[in-house]
Amino acid sequence: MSEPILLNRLTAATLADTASGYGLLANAGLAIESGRISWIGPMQDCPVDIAKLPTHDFEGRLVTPALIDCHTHLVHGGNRAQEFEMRLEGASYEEIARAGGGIVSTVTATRETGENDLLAAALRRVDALIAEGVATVEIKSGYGLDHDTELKMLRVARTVARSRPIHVSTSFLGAHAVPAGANADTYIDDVCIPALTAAHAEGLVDAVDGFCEGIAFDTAQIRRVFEAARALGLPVKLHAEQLSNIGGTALAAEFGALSADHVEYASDADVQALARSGSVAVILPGAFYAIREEQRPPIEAFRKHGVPMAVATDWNPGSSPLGSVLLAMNMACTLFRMTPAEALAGTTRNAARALGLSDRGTLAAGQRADLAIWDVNVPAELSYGIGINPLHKRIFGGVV
Ligand code: DI6
Ligand code: FE
Repeated sequence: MSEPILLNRLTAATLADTASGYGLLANAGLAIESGRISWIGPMQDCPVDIAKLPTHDFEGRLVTPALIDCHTHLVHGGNRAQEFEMRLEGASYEEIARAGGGIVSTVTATRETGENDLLAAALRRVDALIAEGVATVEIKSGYGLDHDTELKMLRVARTVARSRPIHVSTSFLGAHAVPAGANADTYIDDVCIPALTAAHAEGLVDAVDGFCEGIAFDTAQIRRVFEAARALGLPVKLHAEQLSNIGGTALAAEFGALSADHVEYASDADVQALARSGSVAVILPGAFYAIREEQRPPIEAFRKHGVPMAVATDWNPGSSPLGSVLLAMNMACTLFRMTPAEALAGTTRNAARALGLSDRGTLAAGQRADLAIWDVNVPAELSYGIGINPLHKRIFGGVV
């Protein structure tokens, strides 16, 4: 572990105080010891022993917690550029899925792709996120829909974490789509839940996810997956109310889910249920944009009821081929009228919460020293630019 150091002449967006936007600290210093933040504050309050540490001068740059992409499907084979063309000619996302395209076509490609090739493609995607200051990424399975391929995807996700300086949280998403020719109930009971149990036994699962939708699974089926997760002691999250309202958000809230994701069609009662369960609403503007959805998530209701909002890429080959967290933040503001402060909280503090991680996502003593240092004057610039990457330096686990 490297020696204690002090980073000085920073403007810090701490995100530490949930009430006050960015939690800005002018002329700030931040000390790192053993991979953690040991002190942060205005330089004029710097304790003498910390002021004596070897110092890096950041010349007034902005420091934020390193970004967190809390919802991705970035391990997958193939791509779906052809469906993009079909959608431009008028086919809808749901029509393509029902005609045997969509998720199940990526399933075929992912089954056919070997572990090394899947890893190589995933690393290219992860490298793009790292270049934007991301230090924690969530990666889902869900393009296997059989025992071997679901576990293969999760092993690749774990290998990503050993191959790059990044933390990976995995989600088992066996309940993503009904495999071609299968019966949904039989698939859940005979394939999905046994694969979850096996993946958990290999230490491959941090959380359990599902797709609750007319083109995927209903609440009774997802409930069985959630009960299996509960029996294994695993937290749950859910793709809920993305294309219609069929009760997924209420189910997620009932199970105390870490998050309900997409939630475009969530009702006011759904929002209140999330507020009571303390779940995060994960806002995914890339999917909204790519499938030209028109129903916006109820941002104002989330605000009013105090539901924390995260923002993520949903990086996947079908509904959201979006490889930029910064662009997701921009879209959350422009498409959904989130504020730039909400967008940044959405890729730091609230994204950490959506993954059940309490040791990151804010700048405070004791937190992991996962930092992003930016060439910007004000934090709103992070959401304002479109396809602009102002990262100066990313720090992972205190390594400068
Ligand atoms: N909702 C999504 O947006 C992704 N999965 C899901 O359940 C889409 C995945 C895909 O189209 O491949
Ligand atoms: Fe998704």
